Amino acid sequence: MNNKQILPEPYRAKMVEAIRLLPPAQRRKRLEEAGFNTFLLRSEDVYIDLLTDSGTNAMTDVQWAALMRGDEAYAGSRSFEALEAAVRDVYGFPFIVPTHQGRGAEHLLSRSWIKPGQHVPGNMYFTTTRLHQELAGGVFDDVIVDQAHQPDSTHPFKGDIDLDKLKALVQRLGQDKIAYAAVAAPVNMAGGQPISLGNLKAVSDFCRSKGIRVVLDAARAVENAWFIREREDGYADWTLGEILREMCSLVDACTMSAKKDAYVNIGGFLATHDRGLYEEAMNLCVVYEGLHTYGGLAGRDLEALAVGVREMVEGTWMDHRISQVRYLAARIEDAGAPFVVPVGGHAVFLDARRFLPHLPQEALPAQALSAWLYEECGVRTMERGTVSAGRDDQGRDRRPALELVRLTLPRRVYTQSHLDYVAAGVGRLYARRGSLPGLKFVYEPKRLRFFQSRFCPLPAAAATGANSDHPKASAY
Ligand code: PM9
Repeated sequence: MNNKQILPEPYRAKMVEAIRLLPPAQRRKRLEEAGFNTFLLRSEDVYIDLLTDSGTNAMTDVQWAALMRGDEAYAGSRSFEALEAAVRDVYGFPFIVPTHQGRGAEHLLSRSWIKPGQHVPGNMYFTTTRLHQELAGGVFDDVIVDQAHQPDSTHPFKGDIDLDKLKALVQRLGQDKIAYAAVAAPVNMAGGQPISLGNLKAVSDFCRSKGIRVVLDAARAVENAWFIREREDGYADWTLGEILREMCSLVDACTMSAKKDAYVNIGGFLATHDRGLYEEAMNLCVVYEGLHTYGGLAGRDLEALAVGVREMVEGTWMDHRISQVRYLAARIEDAGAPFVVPVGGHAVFLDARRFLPHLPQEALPAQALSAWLYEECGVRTMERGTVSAGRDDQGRDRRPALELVRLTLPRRVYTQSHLDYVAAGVGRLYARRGSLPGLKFVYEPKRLRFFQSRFCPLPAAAATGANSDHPKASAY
């Protein structure tokens, strides 16, 4: 794949939505009103929205047409049957419980399978996933390879689990203290880094030998399958669907935020090979989500999702998506700004530590960079650093090795010229990086603080040229 050129879009536009760029003074005002938190900006005030690829995707005409087939019956909806059939065919799981989105499935799973005091080893945390584990009384343990915490490591599978760490944890605690192993594919917080099939197999073999269950976070598993096909020996001729089914055959269950891979604006599910989990999750579903044949979704949502699940492994959607992400990375590299390598499938992650080396971690460099990027060019991004990491059980700030700003590409939404505009904005900000101030909290909610915290700027840094001798990010 040529990183300097995006594959031509495998679609054409049939409907468009106007966007507008506010003048700089208004962007500054909107940023202040939003407490320097991009989650609190109004979408109307954003020019190019790279906050997330979650629920922000453009559906196909076939998905839109499917909405009209939605069966809105409270019970036994045929739209649920369409989803169930699609998940069985594409993922290979026989049992499916729909949920309103991914965290609904995480909630049902955590309540079903975690006993208070049990541990959940995983390949780096995800915000909502870890919170649901903790709310169920569990303790999350990070057993990802060390390279995942190094933004400039070019390891091809930085999402892999370090088997020695996993084995040591099981040895130390005993297998009864492990609720299950949680495997994300790919690892969002590490920069969208994939896990290899070889590693997933090794984890599955080890866990099965110990009677430990394995759960896959499948939100972007098709992206992960794409990287397996590109990088792992023996899979070049496999289809994405075949790799996905192979991944799912190695685990006991998956939680799914369908707002990502499956190209819908809302939806999720828990899917499993385990009848006991299915029955428990179905029962919890009626308490927290809705009847087990709609799970908090409208019949039309189920229909669009059923089509999305089938379409996501077809054609060249994923080739195009990843070429867009790589193109943006190449343009940002031209501007000299540092980002996580290898570039993952859903986003370019700016490395805020190297972008703003004059800011210590307490000055929240990633939060600040995300805010200043909006001010610079109206582009909305998301912090993935200290603010997202939250506090530990003693109430202390967690200090992650990675201080990142995610430029996330919604699927089938933006064009090459949008990406050129974004990279130019990053480049201008990078050119004046030495003068950018940090931020401090002025309000912090109790849970998932990144969504709702408010900040104010620290006194401006001296306008010295920042250190620019970071390694060239060319290995992607
Ligand atoms: N991910 C994202 O933007 C949206 C919420 S956090 C800003 O990346 C994984 C790997 C995710 C994810 C959501 C969820 C939760 C689980 N696993 O948002 O509840 O990336 O559908 O899914 C977001 P829901």
